[in-house]
Amino acid sequence: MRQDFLWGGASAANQYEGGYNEGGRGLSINDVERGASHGKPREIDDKIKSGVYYPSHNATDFFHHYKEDIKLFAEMGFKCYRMSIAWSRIFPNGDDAEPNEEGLKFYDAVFDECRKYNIEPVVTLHHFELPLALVKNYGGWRNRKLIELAVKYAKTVFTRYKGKVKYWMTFNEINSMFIAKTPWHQAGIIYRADENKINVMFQAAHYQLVASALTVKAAHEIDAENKVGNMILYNCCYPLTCRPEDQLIVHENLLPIYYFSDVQCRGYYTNTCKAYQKKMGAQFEIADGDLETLREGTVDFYSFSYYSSLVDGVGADYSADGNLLDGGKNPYLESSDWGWQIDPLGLRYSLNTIYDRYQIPLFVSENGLGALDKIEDDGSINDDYRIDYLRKHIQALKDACEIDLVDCFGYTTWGPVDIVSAGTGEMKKRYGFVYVDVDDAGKGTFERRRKKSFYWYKKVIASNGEELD
Ligand code: BGP
Repeated sequence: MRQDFLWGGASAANQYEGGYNEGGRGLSINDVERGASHGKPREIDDKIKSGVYYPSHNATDFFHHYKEDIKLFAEMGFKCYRMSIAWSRIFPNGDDAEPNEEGLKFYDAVFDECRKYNIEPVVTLHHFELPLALVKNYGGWRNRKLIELAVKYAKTVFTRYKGKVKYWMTFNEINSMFIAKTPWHQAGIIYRADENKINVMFQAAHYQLVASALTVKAAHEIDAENKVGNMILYNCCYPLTCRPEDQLIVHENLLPIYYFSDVQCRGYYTNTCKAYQKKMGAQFEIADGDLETLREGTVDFYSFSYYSSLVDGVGADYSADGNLLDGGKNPYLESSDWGWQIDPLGLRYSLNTIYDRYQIPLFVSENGLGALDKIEDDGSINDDYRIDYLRKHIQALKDACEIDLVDCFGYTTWGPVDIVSAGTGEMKKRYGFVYVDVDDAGKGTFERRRKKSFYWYKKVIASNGEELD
């Protein structure tokens, strides 16, 4: 692996930070989302109700534990830490004239803490989060006004954190707007009964793509050192058989991915994008100047999440679960406690496919195993299953870099300290190297405890990926 390879972990404010009503922060869309629900979409309330548990309110309380947590990252030897800024901490209502100084100061302190240990912050601007007021007053990303507000937010943080943050990502899993069961997480949209959902969705996607391009441009103008990436929920999908139709079905599954990454990496709606618009019968407006903006704001690197793979084809058994996606079962793979199929080779295959298509540096921004952890009588947590999962995925990443010569410069495991699940709001679905004492009802001491995988990952990083056993 390259000597400057960025090993680390990744998190999101809405699942980790907490402090939802502290430091002048406004409400975010997640603050009205109930938890925990296993297997069903989570309920969204129109306002915060008493007696209801909302996981984002405290999450796992990075807000009050950031020094302790970053110290633990440093102890593992992290080279980078991917995190997100909560937009509502900077602009509590999204359209405020001035930013919230307390919020800016909070992230100053977080970045300073990272820098103290030579940990490079990698910052996502929109991780399934926007101020709730933007949903109430503008309808979320269905409204073009969000472009201007998002760019103002981006410019504010680029200016403030110049010299402290160099790596940025625009929208987390931007394509999840198309593939998740609702576009709430990604875009703050709830469909109205009388509207054409497809048109709303494609319009919102266009607005986010324009906002993404303007954000990249602004980042480069404010600091030529800035590197900005996209973030894609990659769907590694295999044909069920060698039947040609199965191959085409798999190709179709990739369309909602290429739709976003083609624009973000190549700067225009490619034939693939246009074919997908046609297939879906989508009608939406492109304003004067938008296409030029897209050309001017292509990303510096491509980042993606990878947890599992799926299968598709004629007669597939659609009983497998996955990251916001359901899909076909693969008889050759085992599954996690949450039914996500474990496929390390799929990571190598995906890295190759993506690099072949775009030929820009890659960053694996999420990977990991959500599992039930058990505390032994002596207080230890022996998460060998997590070590096994990560070992095989890191080996696949190494093979992609060292054998296939894919240019990948970073890898961050999901939720290095346990955080709330995005999909289900559960706490018991844990990804971390560090256990946090909180349960599905938000009860616990929030005490941190190192798991066995903590010591393992530390060795992996110290050896730059050589010592995986
Ligand atoms: C991705 C998100 C994350 C994260 C992860 C794991 O979709 O970017 O926010 O949570 O998947 O999913 P879950 O939390 O549902 O296990």
